[in-house]
Amino acid sequence: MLFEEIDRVKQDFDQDIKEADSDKKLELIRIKYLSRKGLVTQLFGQLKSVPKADKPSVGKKLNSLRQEITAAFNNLKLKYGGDDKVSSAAIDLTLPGSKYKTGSKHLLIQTLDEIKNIFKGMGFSVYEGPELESDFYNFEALNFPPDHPARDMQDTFFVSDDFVLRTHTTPVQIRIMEKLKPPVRGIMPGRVYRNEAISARSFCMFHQVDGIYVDTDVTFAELKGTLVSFAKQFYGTDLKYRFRPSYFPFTEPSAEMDITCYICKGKGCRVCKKTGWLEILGCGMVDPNVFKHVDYDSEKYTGYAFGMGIERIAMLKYGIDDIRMFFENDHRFLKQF
Ligand code: 2NL
Repeated sequence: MLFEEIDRVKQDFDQDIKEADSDKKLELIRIKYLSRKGLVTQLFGQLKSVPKADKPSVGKKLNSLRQEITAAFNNLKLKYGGDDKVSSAAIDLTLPGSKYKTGSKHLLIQTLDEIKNIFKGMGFSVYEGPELESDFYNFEALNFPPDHPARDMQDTFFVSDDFVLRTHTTPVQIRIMEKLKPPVRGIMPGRVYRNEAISARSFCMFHQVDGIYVDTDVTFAELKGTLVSFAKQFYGTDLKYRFRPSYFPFTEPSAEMDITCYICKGKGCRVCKKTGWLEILGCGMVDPNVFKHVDYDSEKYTGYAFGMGIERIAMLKYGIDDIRMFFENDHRFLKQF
């Protein structure tokens, strides 16, 4: 009997305390439960009539009831005690303040900002374009043959027969050239999507920066000069580099740029697969077929273009070996940068 009554008093108290949001209400609760005629005191009074054998267990339960109620009451008293205002006892002005955790820019955005600033310093403007692209902008205008493997469902996310999630930021360059007459000098950063198996090296979404410069008499030497200047500003002036011939449907000739491995400084290690070199970007002279699609006179104008993966550029600079780190939002990773 008394057992149940103790539980009931506890339940009532729990309900009352939920509604206690001022010093006045707290005082009523104190009178109701903890004063000389309060419910807890009354329960202790009934202990006399409990059979001897049950006294220890009932006594124990009563004691813990009183402790719980007193503790909960004292807690709230600290908060509301004293004329419905926060009491001075609740605030210890001598304690050091608690620090707010401030956010910071994601490593990817920091890297992108740095890339943008370097190219802005060399006279490039920054442009953006849509992530949903038509087949024309993503492939056809860029001289992809109809049977190119990138046009396959396996590599590209098709949204409909004619629309894809862009697989590179290069289509933005087509849009810009359609709008502007040469000279055109710009970079285009943004998200791109690939239908690939997710691993430490590839993710279904990542970021690219594409760049282009079109004018009369733009040469491959200027392409090299610009990209070497970029790499030295980004990775440091003591870096060594090389250009290797490559292939892209939209440039001819095409090349890839390597820099000396940051881990082994060119001696050969696991990261550079014992070659001493790391590939950082692809580039080349814009194919005249691309100029046709945007109505530029390929007899009059030449241009260079390049593209790089931002995650890859950052991974090489900071020694990150898993691209998924960028997208997991693990604070332990993010706060290091
Ligand atoms: C890579 C390679 C490249 C381009 C992007 C480009 C744009 C136009 C015409 C020709 Cl409009 N080219 N962009 C050129 C060569 C390479 O990207 O590895 N990207 C991550």
